[in-house]
Amino acid sequence: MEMIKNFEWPDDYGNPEWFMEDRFGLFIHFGLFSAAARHEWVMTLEQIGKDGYQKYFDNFNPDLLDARKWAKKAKAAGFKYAVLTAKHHEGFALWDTALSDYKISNTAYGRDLVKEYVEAFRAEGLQVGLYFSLIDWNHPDFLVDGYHPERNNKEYIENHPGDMESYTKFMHGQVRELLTNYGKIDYLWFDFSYANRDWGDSVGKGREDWKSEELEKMILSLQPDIILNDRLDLGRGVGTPEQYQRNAKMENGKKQLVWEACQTLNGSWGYDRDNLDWKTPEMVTKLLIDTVSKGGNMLLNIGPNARGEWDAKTEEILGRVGEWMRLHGRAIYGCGASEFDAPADARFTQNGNRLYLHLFSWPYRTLLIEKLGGKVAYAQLVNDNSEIKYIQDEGLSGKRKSHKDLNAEVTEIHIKDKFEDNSLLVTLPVQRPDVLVPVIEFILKD
Ligand code: JFZ
Repeated sequence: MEMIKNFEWPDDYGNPEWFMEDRFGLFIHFGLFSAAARHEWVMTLEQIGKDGYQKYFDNFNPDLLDARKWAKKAKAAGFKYAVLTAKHHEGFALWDTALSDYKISNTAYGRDLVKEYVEAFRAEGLQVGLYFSLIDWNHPDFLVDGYHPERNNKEYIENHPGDMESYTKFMHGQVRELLTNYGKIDYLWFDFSYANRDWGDSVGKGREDWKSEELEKMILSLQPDIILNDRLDLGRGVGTPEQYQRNAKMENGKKQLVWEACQTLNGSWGYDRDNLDWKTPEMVTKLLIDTVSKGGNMLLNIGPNARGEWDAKTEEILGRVGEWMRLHGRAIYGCGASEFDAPADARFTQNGNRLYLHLFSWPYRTLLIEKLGGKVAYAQLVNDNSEIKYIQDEGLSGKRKSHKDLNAEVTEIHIKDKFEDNSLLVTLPVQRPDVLVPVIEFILKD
């Protein structure tokens, strides 16, 4: 476990230990945009503005939403934590905020979803996170910039010169509510800073606008263990690369970095009815493995529909990934990057003396792994704990009984000239196990 604790994180800045263990989180984007059903940025993409957007508030009625069902399904799919959009850029609060009328308790739903979510996910043993948008396109004091839905509306801009002092006070107040009224919150996920954007007639916003330092102090005084992501523009917190995969282990010197790949199922975060760009269950599983092999977490997003249900495609993908996780969880949870380099088309994850080889394509019968020779005490497939034979410098593992081991021996003789002393030659069955990604577990010698 020493490997896991060895990560780079400031002192007195919450406790990310659970985060480094859990590795697999569920992101939930839900809001009025779920009713528009064409991306969570619809308000600004189509420059709809506050008045035009009102119909989504008036008709909002997620009548089938049951937070306990969400939590049970999340657990079954193998997620260990979740992050719900308490408020997205549109400014609509999913909790009963005292600071605004623009909230879910004022819609047909009539209840406090954040409360229901926190209780339900906690009851299933998951860590609980909240996403909070620093941007608020509904608030009259929020200074219009190049991302704002009213950016081309002269009249709106004239009547709303912006008062970021007042907006920021409101925004800090909402964060205070979330960290005061719902018990322990494990993770607060801010979104986002864009101080370096310049549209000519407006500029982006960052730590000065949000009063990030002050906000951070307040948060840590309310919830000392909470962890924050890196979008407050303060240069600290959980790294959150979005919709792309890092191409190297995120190691800073010898220590692991604390980071999380945020991925969608179809390219949109909010429910996007007509979008067919779904990743396959295999792709999603490989994204998770690839991330953990680089020492990161994966925060995988779903966008429930406007009745509060998960669509069939989401259920299908998470069902398949969940089945893989049921069998292969030990190759993900508590694991991080390995000191060894994986062979082609494969990834290593490691947890102490357990080294996991995730095979992205199934090799024919043999696999040569450098630098592992002499280090392995036992090897097995994870999906069924069936023994896998190998050859290292001391010869073939186990007794040579079957004709299949004879194959390995012949192979050893054939490749002898290429067989480095410190390599491990693994003998695989010809039949690929029928799982999304087969994994071999090597138990290393002490
Ligand atoms: C943000 C949100 O805008 C988006 O809707 C979603 O919630 C996602 C998880 O986070 O996406 C971003 C954030 C920052 C940039 C672009 C998209 N950026 O800095 O260019």
